[in-house]
Formats: sequence, structure tokens, C-alpha cells
Amino acid sequence: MIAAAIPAVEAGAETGRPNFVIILTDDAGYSDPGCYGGEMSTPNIDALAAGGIRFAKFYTNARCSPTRASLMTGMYPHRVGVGDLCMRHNETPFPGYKRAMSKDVVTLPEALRAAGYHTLMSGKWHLGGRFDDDADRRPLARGFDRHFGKLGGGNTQFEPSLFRLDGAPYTRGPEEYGDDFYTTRAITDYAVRFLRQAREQDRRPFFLYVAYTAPHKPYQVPEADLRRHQGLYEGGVWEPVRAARTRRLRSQGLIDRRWRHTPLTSEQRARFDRRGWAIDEMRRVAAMTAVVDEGVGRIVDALRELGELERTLIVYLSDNGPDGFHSFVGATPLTGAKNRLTEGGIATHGIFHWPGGIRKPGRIERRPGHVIDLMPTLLELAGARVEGGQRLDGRSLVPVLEGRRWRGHETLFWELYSQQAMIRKGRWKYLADADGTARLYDLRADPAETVDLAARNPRRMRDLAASYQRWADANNVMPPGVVERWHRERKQKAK
Ligand SMILES: [Ca+2]
Repeated sequence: MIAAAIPAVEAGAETGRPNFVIILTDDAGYSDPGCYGGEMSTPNIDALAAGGIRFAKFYTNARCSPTRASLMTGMYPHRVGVGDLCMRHNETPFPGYKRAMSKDVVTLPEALRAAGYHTLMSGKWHLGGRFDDDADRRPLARGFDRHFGKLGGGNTQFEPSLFRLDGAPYTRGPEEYGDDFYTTRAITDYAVRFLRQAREQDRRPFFLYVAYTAPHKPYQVPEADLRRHQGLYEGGVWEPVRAARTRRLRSQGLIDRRWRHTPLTSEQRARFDRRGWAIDEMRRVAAMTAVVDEGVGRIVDALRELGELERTLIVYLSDNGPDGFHSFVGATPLTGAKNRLTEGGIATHGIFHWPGGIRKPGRIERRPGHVIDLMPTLLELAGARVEGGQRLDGRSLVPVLEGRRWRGHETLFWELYSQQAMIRKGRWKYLADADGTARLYDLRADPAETVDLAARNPRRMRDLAASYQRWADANNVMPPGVVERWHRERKQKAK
């Protein structure tokens, strides 16, 4: 275990350091919020954007656990054993695919707690600890003082018995909520409660991590909330909505005026002719998103009431791209969905709000940020450091917040449990599938990845492939198919 440095901060001292609130949604679409071109009702999220910074593109790792691992460590997920979704720890012999977050790294909440912060979490963990022999991988064992939420992935949105409170099963659901338990609202309730309780305790700064399970499947939302979105999408769900989102993204200045959204294939058109279910599904996503927005509003109100809003950095993003039908609309104007390394799977909205710290609010940042950047950003602002040679992959975004020159990322890398490999270097995106075929896109001219330039650029392809391979070799990343084959063979043995 590497020790986090402990600055000389006495408990209870007023330090003037900012508080942090990270709000992570689950499977939201890039252009779902109103401030990213969406038709969904998100006044509170839009207000954060208006008073803060919007990243034209903020990158994640295409699926729940890998993104959450990067958020908690500032590292690529394979370096901490989370190249795959988290199930049971040490499930495979591959260090990059242990299926639970390594205990040998200092997490963001561990480093902030050592620096004198309250560390509070409400929501979904999904980094291991679902089983009792795995309890040392749960939030309270990985740096959080408080936790209300679920240890695993997606599930029904109405079931309190799946939750835990401060390390024990949460049994007060029926007593607290009667028949009205709804995951998103309960996560907000406890987030606000934890904030107030921390402030009642002392004046130390806080880090609050709110990990909503919306708008992840199943698309469940209370009937009263669904009714509020009755008229939405009556005029059609796909082309009209996509066209309107693209128009608004252009007029908001988030995308280049020349960009077009990806055309639907004839097969997609045929599927979307079944309009009834598609309208229902999108309405449900919109209603779930509106309840998230209500939660954002309640958290902002609580910060304001506590007198903390000015000195709190709020970050709002999704853990990966949208899923299923939602992706065709939600990812507009990008291509693809959750679980793919096309931009629609890995690019999300990224909003930073901090009245006391962000210069020139209302700005758009065009260089992409990445979820690995959050830990170095927060550590810098907290004056906290991780000692012992733990090299973070992310770069601090503090220069962006302060309106100073920011180097940005020269290269970014992705690997999605051996099915796809990707490198982004400047404007170029190299994307390889498990069968070895690789494509090349110019993201500046063709953000929707419609024109494969690989055949015309053999030397660039070789360079990018070599660059990817060097990263893979140094970061526990396996060649395509190896991890899948191991799982397949183990399943056969078990039969
Ligand atoms: Ca997700």
C-alpha cells in the first residue's frame, strides 16, 4: 500500500480549499441535456453549464466499471485490474482484467481523506465488493467515510433492499419511503443528508461523489414523472429529433457548423418504424433524466443553503455513451453506443461549475478532457499528493478552469476487453477490431467516423499501431481474444 501524503491540515480547520461534487450518470447520451442540444428538460444541469465550462467532448471508457476505476484512480483501467466489468475479484489470471479494482493503488477519496477532506458517496459503486469475501473492496474500505448505494451494476430502480448504508445492508427503505422508493431520488436524498451532516460535524472541505443509476436500463420511472413527458417525441423519435439536436449543437457552438449527424442505415430505419416502443423508451429516458436534473437542483440548493456553492467545484458527466435504441438519438451527432469505442460510446458531455474558481464562465473547451483527468485536477486543487511513485495517466484540468494555456493530451488510449483497441493522437483516430481490421478517421473533419482513411495512410497506420502496442505492453492490456478465450474455456470446463 502506497501512503498518501498528509498535508499539515488540522481537523476542523478552515482551509479555504474548494469542495468537490462529482455527479456521474449511467449511460446518458452526449446530447441528452438541453445545454448539449437535447430536447430533454434539464434546467438545473443547463444552469451549471451557463455558469461554468462545457467540454465539447469529454472522454470515458465505454463501460461502467472501467470508467469508474479511472475516476477513482486517475489511471487507465487496466493498470488497476478493471479492463473488464467488475464481478468477483481475481477472477482471471490477467492483471489487467482482475474484475475488481486493485488494492495496491491510492484512490481519489483515500488521497483526499488523508488531506483532511470529508469523503462522501451516494450511488452505484461497481468496482468490486459485491460478495462477502470481497468486503475490503467496498467504498468504505477504499476511502469513503460514508456510502449509501449499490455495490453492483444495473437493476430495478424501485428496490431499496439492493442498497447498503455505511457498510451494512440498508433496511430502512420501507420505513423511509413506503412504496415510493425510487433509486435516483434516494441517491439525492442521501447525498444532501451526507453534506448537511458533514457540515454539522465541522468546517473541513468535502468530496461528494454522486453516482446515479439513471438513465441505465431498465427504463423505470414513477408514473407521475412519465406523465410529465407525455407529449414528447409525438412527432417522431429519430430523424426529426436527431436533426433538431444537431441544429441546436451547432447554434450553441459545441460542434462545427459543417458537421452532419450520421445517417441511419436502412436496417435501422426499418427497426425504428415500430414507433410505439421507441417513443415510449425515449420518453422514459427523458423522464429519468428529468429526475436526475431535479437531483442536481436539490444538491445545488443544499450547497447554497450551506453557504458552500461559491467554493464548490461541481463536475457533471456520464460514465459512457447511451445504450440500445436510446443511442441512435442520445449519441447525436456521433456514431455508436455504450460498449463500443466509436465516439458515441466513449464521448460524453462534461460540465465544470465553480463560481469562486472558474474564470470567464459560460465558456466551451474544445480540447477533449478524459475521466482520468479528474483525480489529478482535484488533488491539485486540494493541495493533496499521492506519494510513492504512483504515476497518474490523467492531466490536471486546473489550467482550463483558470482560463490559462493547457497542453491537453497528445495521445489517449482505449481497450475494451479485447474487442476493440483505439488510440487518439491529435486529429487522428486509429480503431482496431478484435479480428485485426483497423480503420483511421480524421476526427476534425469527420467526427461521426464515416470515412475510413486507413488505405490512404499506410505509414500513419503503422505508426499508430506501434504506438498502441507500446501502450498495451506497458499497461496490462492483452491482445484481442485472449481474455475471452480464457472465459470460454473456463465455462466449458464447468459444464
Ligand atoms: Ca454505464
